[in-house]
Formats: sequence, C-alpha cells, structure tokens
Amino acid sequence: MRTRTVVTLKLLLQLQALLFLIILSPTAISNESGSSYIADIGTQANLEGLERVKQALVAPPFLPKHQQTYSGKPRIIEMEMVIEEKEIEVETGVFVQAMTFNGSNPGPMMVVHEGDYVELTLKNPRTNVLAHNIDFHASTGALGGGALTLINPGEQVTLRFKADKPGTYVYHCAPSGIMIPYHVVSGMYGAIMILPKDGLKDNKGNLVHYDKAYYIGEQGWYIPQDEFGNYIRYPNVAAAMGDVLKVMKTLTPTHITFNGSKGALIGKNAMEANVGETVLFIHSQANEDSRIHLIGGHGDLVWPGGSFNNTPTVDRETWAVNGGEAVAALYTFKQPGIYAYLNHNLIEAFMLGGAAHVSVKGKWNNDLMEQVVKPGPIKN
Ligand SMILES: [Cu+2]
Repeated sequence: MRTRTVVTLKLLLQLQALLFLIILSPTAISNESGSSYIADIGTQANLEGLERVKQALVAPPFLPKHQQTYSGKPRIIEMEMVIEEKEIEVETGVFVQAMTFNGSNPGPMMVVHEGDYVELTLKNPRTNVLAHNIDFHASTGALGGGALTLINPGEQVTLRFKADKPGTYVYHCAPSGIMIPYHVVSGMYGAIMILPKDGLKDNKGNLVHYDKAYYIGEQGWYIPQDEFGNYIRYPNVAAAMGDVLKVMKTLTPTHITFNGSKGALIGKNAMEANVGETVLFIHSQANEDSRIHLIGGHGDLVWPGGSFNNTPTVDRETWAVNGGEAVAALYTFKQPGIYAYLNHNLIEAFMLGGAAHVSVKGKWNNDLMEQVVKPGPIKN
C-alpha cells in the first residue's frame, strides 16, 4: 500500500515537473532526447581560451580552497552536486526526512570570482523519490536556472551561469508550487560567494583579508507531533509531506538549526579562531528572517543584503539576514573565550536551537574589560 502511494506520488510529481516546464518557462522547449533548452538565442557565450577549474566542494561550515583575490582571465569553475534525500536527527531522538545538496544541511558553499562561469552538474540518483532542481539567486534568467535544471530520479543536468554580481547568495531547490517551500524547509539550500577580483574592501575602500571563513546555514524545521506531543518519524520525504505541510502553515517552526542539528556548531564542533584573527562569517536563511549577533563581539564590517558592491556597514551589534539571502560579516577577535553566535530572537536561539559557538584562544586584554571586584556580599 505504502509502495503504491509512493509510486503514485512519484508519477504525480513527474507530471507536475512536466507542467512546470510548459507553464513557467515559455522559452524552454524539449528536444528529441527530452532535455530542455532555450530557443531564440540572441547572444552566444564565448568561452574560447578560458581555463576550466574543478572546485571540490566541502561540507559546511567550511569553504572550498580559494584565493581571496584573482587577477587573471575569467575561468569556468566546474562543480558537481548529488542530491540526497535522507533522514537527519535534528536533536536527540527527533528525526526529519530531509532533502539535501551533497548530503549536508546546508548544502556546500561555492566560491568563485566576479566574471567567472559556474558550471554545475547536478545529479538526482535513482534512489531518491522526488524531482529536484536548483535556483541560484546569484544568476540571471530562467528562474535562476530552476527552469533548466529540473531532474527526475535517475537523471543529471549541467547548468552554466555567469557570476557577474559579487556577493554572497543563496541557492535552493524550487521545483514548483507548494514543492518549493516543502523542499527548502526540508533543507534543500546552500550558498555561493562571488568574490570581487580585487578582493573585499572596507567602508573606506581598503583591501581586507580574512584568516578564516565559516558558512552557517540557519533554518526552521516544521516537525509533526502525535497526540501525545511526540515527534513523528516518517519513512521518506513523500510520506512526511502531508503532515509537514500542515505544520508549515502555522508558520511556527518546532526547531531552528545552525547547520543541520541543534548544537551542530557547539562544543567540540565550535567554530575556532585566535585572538587577532579576522573571521568571515557567511550566514544564510533560505526561508525565514533572522538577526545575527555575536555575544561579546561585533560585526566590524557587514555587507547589507550580502552584496559586495554595497559599502559595508561598520561596528554592528546585530545584523539582518532576510529569508532568501546570505549575508557576510567580518570580525577581528580581540579577546579569548567562548562566544555565542546566535539569532537574537532569543526564543529562537535558546528554546528552538538557533545558536552556535566560536571558541577563541589567546591572551585576555584587561584594558578592554576587567572584573574589578569579584561577586560577594553587598557591602553597606
Ligand atoms: Cu528539491
């Protein structure tokens, strides 16, 4: 019975995928092999003489190896991601049927330079149940590439787009209709950083360099509960869908995670830095709004909306990350200790899980702060 439901759903989704191509993408037509392409091309890409470079993607919070400045000709940066529908334990004993790019939540951070071409091969293994695609907020046209990348289980597709807007941008799955929020709040998003060729600049136009960079993907999960309040576990993303959509409609997440599970970046998995080091934090939220605060520190430079063409704002206490964007913030640590990096809706941070730690080593600076008298009884 369950198998039949899944198969029927699969067929429905494939039909939906076909309708999506016809309705939402009037310029996308199918050739004989069934793949889609854009008709009536006005400008052809000229890739002659451009170097091809493969980028090995890594799981967040880490970034792939990259140069902070690059003065050569644009390159074609080849990447590959495999879509994985999988179960994730968001907190001890609480499971979700997640959808992921490359098996991590969030998907990997990509790093290229302004003017480069991103050439992504996306694979949807036969073991998955649903059709998926990718919408790059950094790209231009065809629903951010979504109209050209919809693939059923057992298919792969390759998309190329020009990274012409420097900044940090979300990418996410966007199949069609209600599937868009379902896939995104099931974890199917990540981010790309497009660095200016001459590097990041402060508010006065001076070059800035970072010693470390971390990528944090925040998201709300909407996990159904049974009549006794126990979280329900499902066999796959199709079986979970009806109940999860009901919880999604309340707009009230049951869990908020920084990188896939409560405490994923806490304790031995805390982000690390040394006093004197400059750290770039890239924070994305693909659905809900957030407001990021580093307790005991600041955002020395924060690029509004994640665009590196904006002059960074300085000395921020808290900065907005709107649903659907990635924002970069730079901070040079001046004191050692454990810093909480969190969503400053403190209910979301401390009761739902939206928090991480940065463990900073080094020498304390009494000039910046000192406990002058230890706690003790009140004296008259
Ligand atoms: Cu998807």
